[in-house]
Amino acid sequence: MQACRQSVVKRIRWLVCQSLVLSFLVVLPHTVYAASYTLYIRSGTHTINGNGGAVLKVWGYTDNSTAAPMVPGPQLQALEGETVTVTVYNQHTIPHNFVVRGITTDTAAIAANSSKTYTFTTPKAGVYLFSDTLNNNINREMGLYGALVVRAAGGVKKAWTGGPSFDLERVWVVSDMDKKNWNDVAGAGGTVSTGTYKPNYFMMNGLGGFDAMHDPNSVLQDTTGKVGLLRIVNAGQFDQSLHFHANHFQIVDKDGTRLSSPEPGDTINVKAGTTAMVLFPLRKGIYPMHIHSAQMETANGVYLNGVATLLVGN
Ligand SMILES: [Cu+2]
Repeated sequence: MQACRQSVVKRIRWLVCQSLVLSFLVVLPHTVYAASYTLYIRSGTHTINGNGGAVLKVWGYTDNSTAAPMVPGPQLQALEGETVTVTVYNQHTIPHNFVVRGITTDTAAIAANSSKTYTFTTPKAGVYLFSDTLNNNINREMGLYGALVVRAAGGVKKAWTGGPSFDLERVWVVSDMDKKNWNDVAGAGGTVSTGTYKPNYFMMNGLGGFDAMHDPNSVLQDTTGKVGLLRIVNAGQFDQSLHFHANHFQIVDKDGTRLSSPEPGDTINVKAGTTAMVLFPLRKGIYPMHIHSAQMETANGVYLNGVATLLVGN
């Protein structure tokens, strides 16, 4: 394990030197922030850049009725106790749905070329997976997933109303795709044999590590000592063990359950389809956050283009 860590650190230092990631603008994530949202379900392609990357056939939610699907879908945001309306237009050729895990229960299909409006009230601050639950996980695997961020009342920088404070936050939607057996087949209108699932793409916010280590919405960067809140959603089919270098984090929420005494650690296993929230104080320097599975650090077998990003204390 020590050797693995050292090689990852060396590799990341090299990448950092090559790309001068040290300073970049922090841009806001692609968000929809209002009490009502409109999503479109569309088919198209999603590109993983870098070595081992590929153009994958995907289905996804998007906020633009004529654009390519987004993987993950648009980040939805609301406050604790807020009533939210989401209208979903299915512009694809097969039935889909929209379910916010832990909040909504309507799993009925939205037929092709029709729409449906969902109204719900956010029960508590946290992070939630929304996805299409139909078709034996195929629809979710194809890219129909995203995160709903629910902030504490008033939008204050606390994990929940009266909960622990943070200075900055990131949403990490991690996932996996099996290009050959699922995306190529379903994307061409064929029948997926769901008994075979061998994912070869592993993503952080839809990106391979090549991009995610430079993505301001993924990299946790700020003044040393500031505390980041990571809202983690595993939208994939495989569990993911995320390892943070430099410091220990504190797990404050495990899949919607708040921990009365935060759990310290440096690796968190987020099971497929579940969520977690951790607080991480930034240490001076540049450190990796990567997945503790050799295969899942790759894009089609090419190292460090899987689930990886950086923790940066300025
Ligand atoms: Cu590690």
